[in-house]
Amino acid sequence: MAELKKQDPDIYNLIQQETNRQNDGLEMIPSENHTSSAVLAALGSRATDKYSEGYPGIRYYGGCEVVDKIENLARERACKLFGCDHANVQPYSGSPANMAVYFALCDPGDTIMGLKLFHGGHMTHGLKVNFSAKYYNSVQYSARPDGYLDLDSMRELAREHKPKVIIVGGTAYPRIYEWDKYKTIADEVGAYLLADISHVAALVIGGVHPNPIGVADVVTSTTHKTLRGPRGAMILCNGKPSKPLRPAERTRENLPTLIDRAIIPGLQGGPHNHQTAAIAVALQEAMQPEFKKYAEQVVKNAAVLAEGLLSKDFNLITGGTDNHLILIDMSGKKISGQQAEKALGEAGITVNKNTIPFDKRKPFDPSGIRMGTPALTTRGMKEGEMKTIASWIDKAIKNVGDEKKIAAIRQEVLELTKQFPIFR
Ligand code: DSN
Repeated sequence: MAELKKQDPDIYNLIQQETNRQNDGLEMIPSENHTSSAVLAALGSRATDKYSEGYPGIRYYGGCEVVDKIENLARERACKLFGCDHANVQPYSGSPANMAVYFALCDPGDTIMGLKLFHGGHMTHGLKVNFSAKYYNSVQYSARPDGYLDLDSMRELAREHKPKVIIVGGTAYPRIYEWDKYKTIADEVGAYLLADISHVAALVIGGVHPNPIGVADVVTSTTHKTLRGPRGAMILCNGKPSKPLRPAERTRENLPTLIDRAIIPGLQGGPHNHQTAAIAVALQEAMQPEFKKYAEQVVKNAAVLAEGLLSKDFNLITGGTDNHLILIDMSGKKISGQQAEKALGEAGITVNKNTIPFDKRKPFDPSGIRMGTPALTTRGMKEGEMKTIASWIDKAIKNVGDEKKIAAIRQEVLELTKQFPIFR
């Protein structure tokens, strides 16, 4: 950091400010986390300087003998952790990973089917304005009014539209994904099942969420959410890619080949080798016994936070949580999600406004807020802190607009954060 400070004090100062913001507040956006110093070191390394289009052993550039080893380690660790045969660790992030799966399995205009974004899905699962609905025929299933995934709607739509791919996974679903049930529906209509486990990847590794490997045909995951690595993504499946990596027919046996070819030459150029190195480090960390404890604690913390909020009459979508996140309908508290996000932000508690299923408000000012426990758990916080935080959330929401009371909560938050520094 000394060189950066000297060369570009503006950026240095802004990075310091961002670090302090994270350290002095409670990061409760469920897709965020705090990476280790080891991950950061790999991310800020010379590996970023190297071009290496292709895959280990089959590159279009010279000088790839070292980055080959880095990528192989990342792939092997991913396969070992998730129990699959093949991992592609090159997607730049989650959206390109999903794009690559559609590219591998569909032609433009083919039908894909995912959960509506406003019911807890993701943009790349077929949102109207996203590439996934512009280039493919997107059919969208819903959540039920109680917030659980609506399997009846999924089955009915699947029978009617015969999608090539059914996508399950999301950004605001607080319950367990029941992979077998979705696979039954996919099989009924001859669709591939894509499990997007970006949010719950660490819970899968830790054994506190079912693993879709062996059930879903393809699994995508970002590497920076519960998994606590750098920004990036992986595509996992069973089988081995062909050698050489030639164009292949669209069959289940050919999935690894289809996926690898969809990433390059289909969609991306050179892999980000610094990112791959940092993913490898994060996966190595995820192999340690402490990681299982972390995953278990994420879930325990979310359950205690949910209980605390329920005891203060917050309306939790689905009535609670099984995983790392909580979705709250704020309309019962007579404020919008945006107002709640702002008030909590002023108190040093970062959450995000979020739509709830069947929201009557607009996405930019929805009824809900979404929060989670991964980053707090990484800092070492446990059940006791969750109870305290639930009471601060309640207090802040009750005192929206009361600067003095919000400032007092901010001070208490700051005192707590001093006991749990983000540096590790
Ligand atoms: N932006 C991510 C999230 O917050 O869940 C999804 O890509």
